[in-house]
Amino acid sequence: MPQQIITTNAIGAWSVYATDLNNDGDADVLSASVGDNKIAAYTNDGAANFSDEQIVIQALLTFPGVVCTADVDNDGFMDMFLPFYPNKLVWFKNNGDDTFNEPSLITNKLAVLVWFIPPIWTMIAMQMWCILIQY
Ligand SMILES: [Ca+2]
Ligand SMILES: [Ca+2]
Repeated sequence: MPQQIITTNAIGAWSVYATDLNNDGDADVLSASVGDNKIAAYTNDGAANFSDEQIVIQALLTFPGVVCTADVDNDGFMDMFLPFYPNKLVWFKNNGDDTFNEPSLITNKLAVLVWFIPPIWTMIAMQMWCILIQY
């Protein structure tokens, strides 16, 4: 199967995450790109055609290297987790209609990670944490 380009606008896409954001049974895609400090969503129409990027957040980010999801408020829609470099972990409520709420702070105590280990290892640690919260 030839490759299908979802977007060419995620500059420096560091993390890509597939999950069903709108509960239509088709896997959608989230991208975290460090070149343009952006989190974007792309919804899948079920025939592997993806929407144009829907920017979840951009202006406030620095080096968004990890994105992942879990249903934080148990409403049936996968919410999004994101570490805010250098020290915050936030989540965005998924409204289920291709929009997300403003970020809600989970903790601002991540600085200990960043001060003692390089950013790349912080991102790897966050990625592992993202995997762990799925289970
Ligand atoms: Ca979907
Ligand atoms: Ca939810």
